[in-house]
Amino acid sequence: MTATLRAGIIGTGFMGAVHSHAVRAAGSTVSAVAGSSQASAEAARAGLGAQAAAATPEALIARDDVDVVHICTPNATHADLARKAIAAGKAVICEKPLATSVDDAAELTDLARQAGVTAAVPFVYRFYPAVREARDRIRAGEAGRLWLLHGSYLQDWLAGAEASNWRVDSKLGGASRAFGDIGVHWCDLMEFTTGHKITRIMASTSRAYGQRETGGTLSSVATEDGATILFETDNGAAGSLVVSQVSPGRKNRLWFSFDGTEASFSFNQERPGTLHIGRTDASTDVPVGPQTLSTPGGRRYAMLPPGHPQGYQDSFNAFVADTYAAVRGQEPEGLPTFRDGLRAALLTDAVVASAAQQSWVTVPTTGNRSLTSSPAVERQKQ
Ligand code: SOE
Repeated sequence: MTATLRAGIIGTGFMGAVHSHAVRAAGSTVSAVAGSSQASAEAARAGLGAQAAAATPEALIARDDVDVVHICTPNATHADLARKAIAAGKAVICEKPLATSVDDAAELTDLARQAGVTAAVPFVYRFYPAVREARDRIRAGEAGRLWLLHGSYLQDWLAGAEASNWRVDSKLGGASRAFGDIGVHWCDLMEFTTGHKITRIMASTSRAYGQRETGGTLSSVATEDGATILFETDNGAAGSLVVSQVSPGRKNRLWFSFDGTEASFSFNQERPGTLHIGRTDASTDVPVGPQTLSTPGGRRYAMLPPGHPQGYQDSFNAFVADTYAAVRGQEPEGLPTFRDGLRAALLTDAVVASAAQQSWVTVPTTGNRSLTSSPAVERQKQ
C-alpha cells in the first residue's frame, strides 16, 4: 500500500461528492469513480476530482490504484458491492444502511473481521466537536443519572407528492425509509454519546402521502415518511424519537436532549456552534472551539475559533480522516464500523417489526446476536 491512500468512489450523487471532498481533505487522491454506466462515471469524473472513470463498480474494485472503496449507491446494492470489495482485500467505507437485511449486515461484519480490512459506516454526526464534548462530560458524570433520552430528526426534502427519490422505493431503499435513512443516525448518536443501548422499541410508522408521482405516474408508497418511537435502554433510561422526511421548513434538523438528574445536554445539528448544557440554577450554551471546549474529545475535533461553525462536510472529513488512519494501522477512538452498521440494521428490523405488530419488540445486541432472535427471522417462522 502506498503512503498516500487512493480512493475509488462508487456512486455519482450527493453522497459521492461529499465523500470525494473528504478524501481530498484527508490528503488522499480519488483514483476512479464508477456510476450506473460508463457515461455517468465520465460525466461525474471531473466534479469528483477523480483521475479516471471506471466502466463498472467491479472494474473499480479490481484496480490496483484503489486502496479504499467508497460505496455511495442505492441501499439495495450495498451488500453485494461491500462483499466484492472485501473479497478483493480492500478497505471499505459503505454508506448506511450497510445492508437492507440483518442477515447481510451480519455476514458483512463477519467477512470484514475475517479479512482484517478496515470497514466503516459514515455515522458522521459522531464527529461534531459539540457531540464529543457532551459524550466526554456525560462519561465524567456531569449529567448525573441519565433517565430521559429524547429528540427528533426532521427533514423536508420529501414534502410534496411529486418529490421522488430511489429511497421511496422499498426494492431499492429497503423496507424502512425515514427510520432506515435518518432515524438510525439519531439512534447511533444517542448510543455513542450516552453509552446506553436500546433494549426495547415500540414504533409507529406513517405516511404523509399514500401515493407519489414520478414522471406523471402515481404509484403507491410502501415506505414510511415518518416514525414515532418509544424506547428503553439497558441503563434504565426511557426515550422517545420522532423521525420525519416531510416536516416543512426542517432541512436536516437532528436534535437531541439527554436529560440526567444533574444536567441535560442538547444539540441541534443545524446550529452546530454551541452545546447546550441545562442545569436548574444556570444553563449555558458552550461555544464550540478549541479554546472553549474543555474535554479531549471536543478539542480533538474542534478546528476553528468559536463563532466559525463547523458543519456536515467538516464532520464527514473528520470521519474519513479517522477511517484512513485506521487503514494505516492506527486505532482512532469512536470510529463507526460495520458492527455499528449491523446495530443499525437490528434497530431498523425492530422498528419495522414493532410497527407491523403494534407491540414492543426486543432489540438483540450485536455481540450476542443470533439469527433466532432477529424479529425478521421470527416473522419468517410464523
Ligand atoms: C438524506 O436523507 C440524507 O442525505 C441521509 O441519507 C444522510 O445519511 C443524512 O446524513 C443527511 O440526509
